Amino acid sequence: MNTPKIRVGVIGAGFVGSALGFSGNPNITVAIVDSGMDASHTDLAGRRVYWQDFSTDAAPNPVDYSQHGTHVGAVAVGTGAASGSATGPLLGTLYGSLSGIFSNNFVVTPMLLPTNTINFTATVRWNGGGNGTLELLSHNQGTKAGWTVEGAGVSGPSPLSLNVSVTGNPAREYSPALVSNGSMTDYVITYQVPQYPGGDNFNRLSGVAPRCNWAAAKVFATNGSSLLSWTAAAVDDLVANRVADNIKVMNLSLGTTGSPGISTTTRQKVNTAVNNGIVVTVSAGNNGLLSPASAREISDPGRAAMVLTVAAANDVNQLTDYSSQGFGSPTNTVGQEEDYKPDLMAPGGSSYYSDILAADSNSGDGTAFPDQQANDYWSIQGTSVAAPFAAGCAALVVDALQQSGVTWDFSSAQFPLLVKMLLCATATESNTNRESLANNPTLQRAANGTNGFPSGKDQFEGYGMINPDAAVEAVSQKLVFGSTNNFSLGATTTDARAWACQVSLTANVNFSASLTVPGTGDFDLYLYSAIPGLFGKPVILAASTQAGNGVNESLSYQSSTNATAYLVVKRVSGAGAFSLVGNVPPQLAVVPASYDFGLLATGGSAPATFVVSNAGAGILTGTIGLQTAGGFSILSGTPFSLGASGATNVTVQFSPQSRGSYSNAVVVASNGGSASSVLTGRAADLPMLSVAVGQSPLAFSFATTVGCTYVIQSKTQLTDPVWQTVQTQAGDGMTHGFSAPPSGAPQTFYRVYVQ
Ligand SMILES: [Ca+2]
Ligand SMILES: [Ca+2]
Ligand SMILES: [Ca+2]
Ligand SMILES: [Ca+2]
Repeated sequence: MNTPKIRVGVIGAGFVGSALGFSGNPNITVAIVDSGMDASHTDLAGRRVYWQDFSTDAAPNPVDYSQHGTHVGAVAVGTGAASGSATGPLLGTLYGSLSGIFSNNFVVTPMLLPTNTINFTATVRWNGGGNGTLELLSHNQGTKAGWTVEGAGVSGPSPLSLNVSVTGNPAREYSPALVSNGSMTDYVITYQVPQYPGGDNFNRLSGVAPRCNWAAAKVFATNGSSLLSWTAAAVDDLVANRVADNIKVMNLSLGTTGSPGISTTTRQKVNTAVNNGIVVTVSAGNNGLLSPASAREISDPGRAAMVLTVAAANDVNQLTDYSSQGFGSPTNTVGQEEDYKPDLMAPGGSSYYSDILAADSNSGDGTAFPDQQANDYWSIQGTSVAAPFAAGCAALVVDALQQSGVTWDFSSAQFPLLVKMLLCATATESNTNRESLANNPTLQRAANGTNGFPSGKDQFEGYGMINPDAAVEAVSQKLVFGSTNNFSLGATTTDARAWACQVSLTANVNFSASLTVPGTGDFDLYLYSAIPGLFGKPVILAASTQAGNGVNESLSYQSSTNATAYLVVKRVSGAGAFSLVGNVPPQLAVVPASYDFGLLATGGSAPATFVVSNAGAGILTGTIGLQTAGGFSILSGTPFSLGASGATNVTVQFSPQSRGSYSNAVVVASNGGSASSVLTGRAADLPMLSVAVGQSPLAFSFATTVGCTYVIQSKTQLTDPVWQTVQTQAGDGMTHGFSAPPSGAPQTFYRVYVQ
């Protein structure tokens, strides 16, 4: 498929610092629950790890007669090797049925042609007999009608071959078409486009994650029939084999019939798959504006809360007219939970623009014809194409997570919901009319959606257009505080629409970010939690979403814990280069918050150490002083200048010159805030004993200081380590006397101890 932004932006070597880029990994298997898969196509060969046919066909080896599953699988993981990377031939097949199509009508599959002059060649075969006409048609983009013939068609019985000289107009779409004679049934057209452009060193028709392996579970019989029980059994078996086969992503481009089609069993199966560590992508369905209003709701399993439900966008990132829509009041029955849908949109092809080219199954061209042209391509449209595009994107995010050190967990939903959240958080609202100009997706930015939808999500486009490059950036690119990030977002189909990085938040430290928006664009700024909300919902921690070109955005946030967050710049409209600076401002921290020096002798001194540190980034500068004069002094540490996480010791000295209780504070003033730590201490005069000599019994006196306690102690042997307390005296500033009674011992020793 033609995915320029994916190829150039995500897969490219050097993208967000990865030497190999992000193109999937053989330790990631993408499972395709569909009509089967052709393991022989060059784009898919050699990477199959699982095959099981759950239909009544019970095919022992990989086959795909309807070609649907092969196309779906190739969108997710096809290499495009059959088409190569250089400018050269593009070989394609279109097939279908004209049963019931009136005479002179036709079916088209729009595509772009090279802008140089080429000879377009095609051959058609059909059943049903009669003469037919094969033509190359073209019309203007943005409309479904107005098809005109390029050059001349050819007429006659089957088979017919056409050779038309044509110069591609980039504003027009082209399609070979067989004009019905009223009796034709199955037909197949093979075509050859010389000089189909390449040249960027990536395979022209690469899928999204071509280094992944694949698993195929066939749940459609070759006759087209399918039972829900086959799908249920397939999902169960893929879950059972997830560890052995590394199944980390599963795609279901299918839906239950009905308006809407409800199958709580299928819904529970896919929810369970997510709970077992598998990212599940599901097509939203093709019952949009082409269906009656009562029949447009998304069916199961696309209603399942845990899965990523994918709507379809056209070449210019508008929501297609055919994409089904969401519903209010989702069920919360345990195990069968629904959610607000769809989740986002991805390229699905369109009749207004181009269909999507991907591998054509070599098993046949439908059941009516053997495969006419081996290892070529088929183009179709539908949410069936959009879902595997998202599956491939999910595989890239899994790849990025694993490259960042994640070990996959097959026993919980933690990583599938993280991948889903990252894809939704980095999606961008289309902010444009639907291709049919009706039922527009609405622009909510950070505001809540209608009908209970969460912030930024609506029932038509979900969170908007998928941006796998930004989702990968969110995992692999870490914000450096204080450095400027420059990047361009734009309006063309291949421009980046979002930019993201990871931010490490420190507990209780303020984080701020400022976005300089170009005068030619309206961009917004979001900070998302790395912890997904219910069912993988993105949780906005802070956002700045002002309207208008050149209106700068800024946000700040303080987390109560050390945490990871994702900073995302989203284009709303316009184009241009932004610059983004994220900062943790310098932030003062001082410990301890208080210090008690205890009791000192008057005239003595004692030091204490405080630690002043910068808990933020940038340069923290400041000075340290005392709240009041007297008793204390700052010996070192002021002034200070500290880088991110820097710290310095501050020595404070207590040196009382007179007896009494002291109270003060170390006061720190800085560009990252101020702080003070309380200082306390007491000072006492050393007890001055006055001994009365010549009297019996011994009498002595001592001066006291208010706030101190004086303990008179004695012992009879100097070698005795223990003093016995005889009496205590509270200090009151007065002199107190003591008379020692006769001890009866040879001698008694006394001391006065101060507390
Ligand atoms: Ca085929
Ligand atoms: Ca073919
Ligand atoms: Ca919207
Ligand atoms: Ca803005």
